[in-house]
Amino acid sequence: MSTDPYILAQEAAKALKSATGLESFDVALVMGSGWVPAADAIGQTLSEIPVTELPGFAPPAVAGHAGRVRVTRTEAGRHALIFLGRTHLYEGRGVDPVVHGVRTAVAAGARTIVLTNAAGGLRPEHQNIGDPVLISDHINLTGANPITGATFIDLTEVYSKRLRALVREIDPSIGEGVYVAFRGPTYETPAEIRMLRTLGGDLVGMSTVLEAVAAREAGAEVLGLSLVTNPGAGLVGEPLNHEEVLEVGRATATRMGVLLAKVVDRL
Ligand code: 8IG
Repeated sequence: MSTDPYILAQEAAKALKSATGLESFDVALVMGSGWVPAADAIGQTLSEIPVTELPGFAPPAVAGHAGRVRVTRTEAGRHALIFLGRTHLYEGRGVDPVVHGVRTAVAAGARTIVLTNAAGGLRPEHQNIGDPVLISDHINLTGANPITGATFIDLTEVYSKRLRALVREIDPSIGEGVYVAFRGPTYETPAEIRMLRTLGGDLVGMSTVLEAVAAREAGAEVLGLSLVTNPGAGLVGEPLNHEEVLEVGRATATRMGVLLAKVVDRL
């Protein structure tokens, strides 16, 4: 196994192709918390393996919770690579394992990366719990970056305008927002939430931005979708616990899965 993260991704892509018997993939989707139950609605499962069977994927942070990677065939015959779970920066393994799935997917042929997450809403006045929101842009407050060295990547349009327009054609009720990422694993203080609103954030979470940057570096087109599962700390009521996040995901699974299936078939 290589110690170079880019070569390691090529090795993982090769292993993925041989494990699945497929030579290429049309799209990859990363299913964040709340989105895993939506995966079944995207299409027919052709194969599924624990990511740890591929080079470079981190072992599970919690025993029995290894991420899995599934190959799905959509109704229109597209092949989607679906990551069920992701590695987060707060796990403390550094930035390379966080973006390894995206780099592997692009190395395996995916030209489109769909990044999903569950997020806190910073604008509860016009966001409902259980609503999907298109990520229009991000503010990276993780303190990390997946790229090292003088590689100056343009981030003017991280989240593809074309793909956002496509999603709104499918469901015009979906709004857009700026996603702010912290490293976590703590949620924010109420003062931090007020700061993020002043900074122009609409959503807050602990994922997605590093993967989006790695995908842009690799030349892929990115679609970002947040599922709002709680209002930011101090805005209204109490912050949700993780079980409530999963419950919101189960309640919205069909809507989110049908939406993703339509997106994949119209890419
Ligand atoms: I779900 O309110 C979810 N993930 N940082 N803040 C941060 N991450 C989150 C939140 C939240 N809700």
